[in-house]
Amino acid sequence: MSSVETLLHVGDAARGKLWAEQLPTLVPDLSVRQWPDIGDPADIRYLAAWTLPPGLIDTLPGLRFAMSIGAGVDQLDVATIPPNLPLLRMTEGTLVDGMVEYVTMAVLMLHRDMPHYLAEQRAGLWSPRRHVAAADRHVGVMGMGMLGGAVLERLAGFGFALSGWSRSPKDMPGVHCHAGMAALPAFLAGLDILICLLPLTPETRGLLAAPVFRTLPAGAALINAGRGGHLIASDLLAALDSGHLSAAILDVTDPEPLPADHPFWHHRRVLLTPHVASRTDPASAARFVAEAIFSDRAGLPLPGRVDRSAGY
Ligand code: NDP
Ligand code: OXD
Repeated sequence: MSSVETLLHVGDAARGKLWAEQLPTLVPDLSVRQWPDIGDPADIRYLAAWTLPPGLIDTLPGLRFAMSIGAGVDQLDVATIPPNLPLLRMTEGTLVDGMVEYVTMAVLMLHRDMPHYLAEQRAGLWSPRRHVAAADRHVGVMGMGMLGGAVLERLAGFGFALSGWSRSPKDMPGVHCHAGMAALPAFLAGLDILICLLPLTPETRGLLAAPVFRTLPAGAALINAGRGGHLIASDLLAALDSGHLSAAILDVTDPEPLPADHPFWHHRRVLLTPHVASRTDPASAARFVAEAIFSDRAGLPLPGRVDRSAGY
């Protein structure tokens, strides 16, 4: 029996169908299968998934790489992926555009006091607040990678005072750059709006907690579009209820969705969106997958390769 190089897609059936139509037109001699219909496991060379069914990867002896369907990889339970198997993440441009849009919207909502005005409207109140110029609003981004970097570039156009925080030192015009855990307090100290665009790793899990909130100035607000696991929900609720933090816009939660009785649902200082800040567009994602397969076949560096030692 002849073997056919196969990509196994685990996830949304509509995307799987589109990829099954498009990818063989982009990549010669490629077949696409939708999990759980994997055919002969020995034919699977490429695996693309949002989350992995437990044990699946160990049944695929010919795998050349595994790929996250998103920019983040934590949801794949990275520890279960063999350390020598290349792990890729989606770095196609529509993901970046979506995140820039979402964070810009959220920053402008906070900058223009929308959580306050929404609550006032519901209470039948008309109470204009003092206008603050963008230059007097200090916005900080945790994570200056593909997404955080693009967000900072776009926010610069509004004239905000900008800071960024990353693991390794950065130099970005117009942005006050901070690096490493020791620099975290200095990064946080003057911020009006804190944005989390970090990957979820052992170092960043639970980072958005009381010590961070205490270090932010009174009245600061939070945007979390990274992962729900970055946030200690009870610490955020305490900071909001005490009035120390003014508002939070959360696109990600832990778990997703939140249980029906979770206080975030109805908290007047919290705006929730259901993990929609940025979505991989199936058609451009197919082109990214094709590029990765071409690179693999040609022995070239693979796009979106995750540094397994760093975890992102
Ligand atoms: P990148 O890997 O490109 O960038 C990650 C950034 O975080 C880098 O600047 C990195 O520092 C920094 N970082 C990592 N660990 C630490 C640490 N311990 N301390 C300080 N800085 C740290 O990731 P992306 O920008 O592509 O994506 C970020 C995350 O956004 C994803 O992992 C995912 O969780 C989330 N996401 C959410 C979406 C949504 O819809 N809500 C959609 C897409 C992604 P350095 O530059 O030094 O390496
Ligand atoms: C991602 C996401 O990681 O959508 O791409 O959260």
